[in-house]
Amino acid sequence: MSYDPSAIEARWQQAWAEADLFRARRSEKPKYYVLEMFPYPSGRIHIGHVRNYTMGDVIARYKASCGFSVLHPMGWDAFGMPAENAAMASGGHPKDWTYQNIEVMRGQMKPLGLSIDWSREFATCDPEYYGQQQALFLDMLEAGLVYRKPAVVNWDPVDMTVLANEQVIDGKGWRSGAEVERRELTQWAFAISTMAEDLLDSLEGLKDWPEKVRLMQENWIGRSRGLQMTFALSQPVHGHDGIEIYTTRPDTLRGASFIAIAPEHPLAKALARDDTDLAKFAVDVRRGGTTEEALEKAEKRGYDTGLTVANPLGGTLPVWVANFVLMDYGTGAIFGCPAHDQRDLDFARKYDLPVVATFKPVGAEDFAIADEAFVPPKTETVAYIDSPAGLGTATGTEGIEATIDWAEAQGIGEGRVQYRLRDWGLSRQRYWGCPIPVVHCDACGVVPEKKANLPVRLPDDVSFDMPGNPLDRHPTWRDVSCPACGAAARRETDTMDTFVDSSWYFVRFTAPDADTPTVPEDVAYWMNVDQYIGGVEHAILHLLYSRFFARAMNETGHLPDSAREPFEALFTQGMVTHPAYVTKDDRGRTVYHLPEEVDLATKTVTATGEAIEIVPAIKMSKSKKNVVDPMDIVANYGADTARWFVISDSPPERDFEWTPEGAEAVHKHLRRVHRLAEDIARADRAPNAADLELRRATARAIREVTEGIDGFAFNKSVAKLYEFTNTLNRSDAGAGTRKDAMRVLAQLMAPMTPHLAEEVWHLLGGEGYVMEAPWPVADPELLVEDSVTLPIQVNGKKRSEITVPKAMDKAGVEAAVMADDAVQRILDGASPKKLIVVPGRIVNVVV
Ligand code: ANZ
Ligand code: ZN
Repeated sequence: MSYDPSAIEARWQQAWAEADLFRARRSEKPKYYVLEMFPYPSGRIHIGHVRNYTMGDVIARYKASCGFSVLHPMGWDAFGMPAENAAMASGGHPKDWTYQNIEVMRGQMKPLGLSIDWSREFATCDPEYYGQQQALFLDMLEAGLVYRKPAVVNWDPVDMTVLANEQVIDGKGWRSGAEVERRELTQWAFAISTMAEDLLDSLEGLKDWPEKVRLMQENWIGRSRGLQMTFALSQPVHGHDGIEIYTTRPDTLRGASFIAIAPEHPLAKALARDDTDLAKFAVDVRRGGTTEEALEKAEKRGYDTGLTVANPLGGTLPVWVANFVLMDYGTGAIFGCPAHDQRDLDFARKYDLPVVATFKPVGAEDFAIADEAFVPPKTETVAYIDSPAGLGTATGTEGIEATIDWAEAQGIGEGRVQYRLRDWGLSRQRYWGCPIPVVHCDACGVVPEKKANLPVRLPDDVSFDMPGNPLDRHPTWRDVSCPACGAAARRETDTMDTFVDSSWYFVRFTAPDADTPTVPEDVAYWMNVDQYIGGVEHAILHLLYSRFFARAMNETGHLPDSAREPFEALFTQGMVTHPAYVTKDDRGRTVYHLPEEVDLATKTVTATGEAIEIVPAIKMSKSKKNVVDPMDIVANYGADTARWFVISDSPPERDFEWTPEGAEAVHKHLRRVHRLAEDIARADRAPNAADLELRRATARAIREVTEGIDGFAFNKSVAKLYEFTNTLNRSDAGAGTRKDAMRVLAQLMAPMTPHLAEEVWHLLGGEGYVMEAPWPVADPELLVEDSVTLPIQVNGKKRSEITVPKAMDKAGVEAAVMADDAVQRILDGASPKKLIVVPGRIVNVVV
């Protein structure tokens, strides 16, 4: 019978499902939890998903064979704006859109034969899930880990919603394109910054995380040491005696030429009450969003308050309100040193403020600042000028530390550690998210919903015909009675940022149906995630928020101490890429063509004959029309081909280029394996001299394929499997040995191509399912090399090498050396003066 993947795959998938093979069970066995970042139900699965889930599946199946009780679950990151946008565009409902997409994508995923425990599947928009999330929220509220605060937020005036910093692109809303404004709203926030130190320090223990991800987290948390000091106001105003600033470059104090405070600073607000120009300025600078990038790019603008402060080094400094000072970083106030900070310099040039250098390059003669601030790295050695702390030549770091010591001794300031990480604002003025389970009561204020009333469900009857939050305009949903006093009250209409949903789903998989967020026995057994796999685009926020949540769940009694760091090992896989096919239209604009529209032989568009330009492989995206639908490959070649191909050609961490020829070649190979198995199943050759060599080759294959899987080098495992298949194909060994080798080949292939492997396993009389059979172990004796390679030196220079049996005697080796081509050429008929064999090491020929 020829290889018929569709029949084979359907048959085994059904058998596995009936045997309930992938159900994760607590048992006496050690456990292994492998997880791929769960998908957003956007509509269809793409090839990147296939690569991601195949990698996880290789690990899951391998670990199961190694005797672990494996947890390999799947779910859906189902809340979020796209569902609402789709509803707005089509008039449908976000819920229908989402669940329909989940149906479709589950239907596409199942034929891939992933060893997933589908009984644990959930979507984050299931009330059973988000109800438990609300319970967690209430516990965190009680523990002070989530709170309400006035926050300056990015406000999209068209979509009428708060945007996360990441949703602001060049100062504009990512969807609406409208210029973003800064607004002050009362928002819910998670107190992640209180854990900054722990989140930073613990990174070091994450040995099995990519170095680059740890570094990205480190930079995001952004620890810095600096000086906090108060400049006394020359005259107290509105109850303020001074302005407290924070600086990471106290060594530039002598160059301070102004004080700048944020427009939202309490002093600025107090002044604005009697100063309409200042009030107008504050409104004006709200445009453009709160991202660092936006602030960096925005023109520096200031308003001179007319106030002054005393400079501890003598004289006074003017106090300005400036658009580039943020209220929620440091103290919301700075001293500006134009000589050593570009923003301050731009500001000083614009408003004609002094520029005074406090240090210069070592050896510089007439040093002056023009339009570029002198900002050497802190590690660089510079020459300080008239330093109050008595500094001469020193590095910035030394200068900073010495100035902090000096300031503390003078009593004018204090050293302080500061983190860039800000609290995580989670309020979203959106419908399709987890409702925040609190009630606003005129008498009692903000009152937590009773746990017995959870989940606070989203209402189904909402309309999307107007911008803004449908929950706000629902006729009745907001009306509730106060859980504390029973009076008429209003529900909170903000929903949670969807990052909340993905911050603990991996915990919920351990007990997805429980009526508490977690179950102690289940988290004790299954946590932590032993191997997490996903895209590097989640290196910062998702992982940081998840690490925070694990700590918060620990502190509220939902996770043990050992799960505060929930991901033991992290792997970030590369992208799937594909060439793009490009022509230009008559206005010179780029036009992309689908692969099926072009003829690669002639490099033309098939329909029009236009010449195409082939852009080398880039990330697949709809707009570039270079997306390959994985379901086409599954339909044409079967899932095993798709699975094998996506992990075969490049190391998993690298990008992988999809080519049609590659898929075809994989398919041919799998067909060859199938045919080989059928031949071997029928063979009856007697044991013979070739048996030992095949047994050795089998042992080597076991060792190398296993090493490849253990080391996340699946491409190496695949390469070895190709080689071993060829060896087995050519081997004249007896039928018994070949059958043994073929069974091992099936086992070694099973993590990658489970259906074909299962078929072969049974064809050769394997018992049970291949995943249940213990992973093969290489017989160490067969791994001992019995031959040795000796370099041949001629007059001290290496000219050649020979491989001889280890046991060969000196005379035998000498004869082999004399027969070597290179040696014969050099000797050219003469005999060597000397021939020295160092057994097992080297051969020296002297001529
Ligand atoms: C004086 C100074 C002189 C500064 C100089 C820099 C260079 P990092 O290191 O990233 O933490 N800063 C402090 N609070 C701020 C706020 N709320 N909004 C805008 N800027 C603020 O950044 C700390 C530096 O950023 C501080 O050091 C302060 O400017 C500014 F040559 O103080 B510096
Ligand atoms: Zn009340």
